[in-house]
Amino acid sequence: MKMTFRWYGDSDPVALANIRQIPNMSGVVSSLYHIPPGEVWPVADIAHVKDAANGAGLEFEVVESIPLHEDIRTGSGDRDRYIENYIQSIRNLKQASDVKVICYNFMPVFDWTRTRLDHPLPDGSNALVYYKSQLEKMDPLTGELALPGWDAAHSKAELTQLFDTYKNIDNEALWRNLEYFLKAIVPVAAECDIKMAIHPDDPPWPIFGLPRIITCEENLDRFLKVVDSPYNGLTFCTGSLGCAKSNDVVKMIGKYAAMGRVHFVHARNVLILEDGSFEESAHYSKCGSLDMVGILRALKQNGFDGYIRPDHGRMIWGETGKPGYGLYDRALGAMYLTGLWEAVSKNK
Ligand SMILES: [Mn+2]
Repeated sequence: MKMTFRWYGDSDPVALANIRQIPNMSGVVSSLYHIPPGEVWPVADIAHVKDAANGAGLEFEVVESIPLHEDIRTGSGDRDRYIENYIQSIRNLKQASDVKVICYNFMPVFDWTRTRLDHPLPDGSNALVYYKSQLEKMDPLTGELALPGWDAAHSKAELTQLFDTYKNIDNEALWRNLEYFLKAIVPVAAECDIKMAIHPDDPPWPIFGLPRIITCEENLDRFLKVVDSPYNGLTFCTGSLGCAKSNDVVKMIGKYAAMGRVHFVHARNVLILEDGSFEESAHYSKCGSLDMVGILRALKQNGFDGYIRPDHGRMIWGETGKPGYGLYDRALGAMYLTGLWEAVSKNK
């Protein structure tokens, strides 16, 4: 297992030097945030991230993410050109870096969804939350109550057009578009020895009437069969899958690790509320609804040897910055996970 930490590049207020001081930290997970979805990642820009990480004594072996152009998900417009560009980005990563895993997702229009990014918790920290009552009042098309984190991602005109396109795309159509993408991409990934690792939908249920398919065990089983190759694998995000009570994340993560299909783990905890809403909690099991010991033990017992990172943290100790991605609480999370891993790795 390799412990990693997400880093948002040169503009991230969290310094590489500080990340390196977290015990057991092997590398950063990063992306080219200035390249728009669909465009080719330039070799020189990839090399820049590698050099920055390596210069600070850290590896750069996981990309999160190469975002997909929406035409790939909708199966329309310039899909083939954007897939060609994606393939070129994989080849450029092979040429210019040590990257071994690429995380991506297949969530229409919006990536993760929360209703507040700075909800105050009783201990004085802030966290990202998803309250069903708040979501019901939101309408991304009128923008009267904007979706936090997504204000600038699409103009209202673009959103209206996208929602119109998705009116004709049900879950089965989305599966077909995902299959088309995988059948083009996975052979290239195999050739480059870079593993593709899809991130589950967050949360794992439909939002604003948009289809969502990477949500549960049945669908993950189906996904892995679409292209039955180790290069078609998972980013197992415990918090995303775990906020649906119907997902038994300990069982699922063990099963997929045993199949050799878990390449990257986002390990975080969520507190599920009575009505199915949830709050992102500290990583410690007792702070939320997930059994973090069970998750780490299932990984260990099933031979997991991929990458893991603490996922979103709360904002603590007065830190300000990118919601979910401060230094302090994620560093605590990394240490907690490292401690659990050490414990479950000891022979009795
Ligand atoms: Mn995640």
